[in-house]
Amino acid sequence: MSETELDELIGRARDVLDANWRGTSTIPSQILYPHQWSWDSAFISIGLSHIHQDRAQTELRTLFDSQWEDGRVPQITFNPEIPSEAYFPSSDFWQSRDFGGPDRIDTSGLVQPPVHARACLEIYRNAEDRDRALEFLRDIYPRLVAWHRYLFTHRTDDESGLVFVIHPWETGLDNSPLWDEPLGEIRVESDIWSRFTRRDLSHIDHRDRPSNDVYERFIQLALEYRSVHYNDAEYADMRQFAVIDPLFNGILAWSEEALEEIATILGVESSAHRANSDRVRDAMITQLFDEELSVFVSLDIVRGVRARKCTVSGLIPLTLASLPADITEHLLQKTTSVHFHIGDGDVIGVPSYDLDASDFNPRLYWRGPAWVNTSWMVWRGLRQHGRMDQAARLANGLIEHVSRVGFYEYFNPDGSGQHGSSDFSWTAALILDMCVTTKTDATAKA
Ligand code: 2M8
Repeated sequence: MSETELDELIGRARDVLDANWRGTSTIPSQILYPHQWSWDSAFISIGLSHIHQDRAQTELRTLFDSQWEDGRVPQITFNPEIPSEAYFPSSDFWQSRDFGGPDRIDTSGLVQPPVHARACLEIYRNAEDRDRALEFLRDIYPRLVAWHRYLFTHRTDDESGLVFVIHPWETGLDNSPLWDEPLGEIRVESDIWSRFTRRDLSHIDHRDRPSNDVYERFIQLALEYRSVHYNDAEYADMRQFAVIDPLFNGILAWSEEALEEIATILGVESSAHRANSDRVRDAMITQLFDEELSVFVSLDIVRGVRARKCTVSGLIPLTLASLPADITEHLLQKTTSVHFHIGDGDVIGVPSYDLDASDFNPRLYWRGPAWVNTSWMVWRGLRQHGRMDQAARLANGLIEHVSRVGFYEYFNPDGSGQHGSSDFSWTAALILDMCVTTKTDATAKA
């Protein structure tokens, strides 16, 4: 794409982010998601950092205003002005104020992948006003540390040393085939659908969203966690779902690398972050790396079973600068294999699931389509490990496709359709980041 075309797309991305801005944070989309989501805000702030430094900082400050006393950063922060019928489960469902959440803000009780420290570092690196960015880092650093401490204290499995999630919503990839077996084992109360109504299906084609069978398991798990008031120690004995996810842990290690850099910028002791990142990385390699499949897989710690499937989650550890050469080589080979075809002209973005699997579905939620956030992380991983040409082909394919069809939530990898919300915020934000990087690379080459 020419520089003028890239600038034009950056302008369109900015329009989407402006339209979804709600004064102190950005909603993921006007159709499906009318509140603030945790990892969405981190991705959104990365895009904003190129065009509105203040807004990028405010986005994350707002999110961390809803941080719980135990350190968790909630999956959803509810906007009190939005009627409760607009999204299910609403704040009435979670009752967070009664069960450990902040006093004046309604949130969900779950968490999402910890990509925030990485986003804060990006904000600093892209800042026009370094002093203000430094002040921002100084304020937010202790909160980022408290957030990770929550995960290391309340959500770490003693045996593997890795962080587990207790609900598919916590992985961000809610409907991934990785959760099929553990979800299949969940005992569900018989009256779920007489008590609750899904809202997503009034906006979006049911063929693109999780089935009712899966959704009732989501509700069941949330009800069980609520029944112990989101107290992790009390929940331990009754957990029906506890899974170690390579994406969640890969992001945590990547964010600990970012915290090491942030601590150095702030002139405070940074070695604990390096140690945390190395520890998580090493445990992932021993516990989750599947040599035969050449990707990281998930581990169900309730049943002690690994889900041996190739998904985009298994490629996310590529983001780590310190990934050993042999593991990096395995993952890089996987990216060009029949399972993913990344950067090959015929495939748009990174498919969320193995293109070669018999149950690959090009349009169904996290079971085949390409998302921009996961594609963006793999793109960063390819760049990290010197695959500049492949990374450029991946970015260009996505940029051209989005420029043609719009900022949708997800895309068929063969380019034949787009799904979910239109004008989706993280799509706009991360495409914007890819456009800026593409321009910078072109200038550096010239
Ligand atoms: C999707 O998840 C929400 C629940 O958190 C939903 O399906 O209602 C996922 O794509 C998740 O990763 C994302 O953060 C959220 C908002 O964009 O939507």
